[in-house]
Amino acid sequence: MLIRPPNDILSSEITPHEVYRERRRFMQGMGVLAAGAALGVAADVEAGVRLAGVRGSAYTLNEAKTPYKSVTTYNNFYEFGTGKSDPAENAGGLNTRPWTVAVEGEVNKPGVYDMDMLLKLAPLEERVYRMRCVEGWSMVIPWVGFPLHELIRRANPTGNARYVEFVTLHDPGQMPGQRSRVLDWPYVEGLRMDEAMNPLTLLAVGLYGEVLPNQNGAPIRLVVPWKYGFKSAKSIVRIRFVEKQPLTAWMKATPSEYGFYSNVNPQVDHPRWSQARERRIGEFFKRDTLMFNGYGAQVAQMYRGMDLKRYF
Ligand SMILES: Nc1nc2c(c(=O)[nH]1)N[C@H]1C(S)=C(S)[C@@H](COP(=O)(O)O)O[C@H]1N2
Ligand SMILES: [Mo]
Repeated sequence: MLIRPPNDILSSEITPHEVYRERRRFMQGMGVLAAGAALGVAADVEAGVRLAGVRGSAYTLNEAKTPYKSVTTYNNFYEFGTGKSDPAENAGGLNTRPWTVAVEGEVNKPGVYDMDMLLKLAPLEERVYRMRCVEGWSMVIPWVGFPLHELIRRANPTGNARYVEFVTLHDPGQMPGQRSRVLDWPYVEGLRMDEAMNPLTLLAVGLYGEVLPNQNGAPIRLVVPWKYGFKSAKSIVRIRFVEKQPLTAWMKATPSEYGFYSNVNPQVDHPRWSQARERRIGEFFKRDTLMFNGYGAQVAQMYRGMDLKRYF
């Protein structure tokens, strides 16, 4: 991780952009989109719209970022189909406004936050994170978001809060993948309280400096870079503080293959394949997978004394 001064040029600003996005930006500059807003079209919520006031952060990598095109067309989002291109093809119609996130359970200050509140909850930062899917591929993505601990602090958990459960949208009308039973919907994930509080854990609302495309989990998704990608739940509607370890969608589906922790660990293989190496999207040769996806210095102490083969 390289440290750089805040308010430096965002990495997303030095990346070549595609025609559509350039045109959008041009229209934004011309005030065309603002005119749309006056007509009741929410101009500030669509993928491709630049997020205002995003700060640089100390979380950068000197690894090549995965191109925007790959980040937004090679996805897992089973609510929109199980194929990698399904989310980009089918998620366009997901209505991300109005959108609320209920914060509830073992907290002194439960509440319902709408997106305007969430976007103003804490300064938005760009954080370039390595992401590793359990299937064996990885990407480097410049997320935009704020640390989950900012929201947790406001919710003020009670002494009984030991885990956090994340529930994502259940709406088969908008999410065609939910009409098939690949998973027991809604998609549920969970973190232990200390994992949720870890400074690395992000609530993301954008990538490459822009509003999150629907296929990447709009309008708000979790990003937990030291864990396999499936822990990073997309399109969250409920954040629940609980005493008992949540039963996640993947544990429910295949408990022998997916445990609660799901820390990236090249020494613990998936029952059906090795986790020792990975293919970085866009590269030809595989590379070694790093313990905790390379974030050991920030997270290893949370698991000290735990048998990571047992708590996989
Ligand atoms: N709601 C929901 N969240 C989800 C998934 C999903 O199917 N549904 N897939 C997960 C998996 S397996 C991965 S690898 C990441 C992929 O995120 P990305 O498409 O933004 O790279 O999202 C995770 N979050
Ligand atoms: Mo994944």
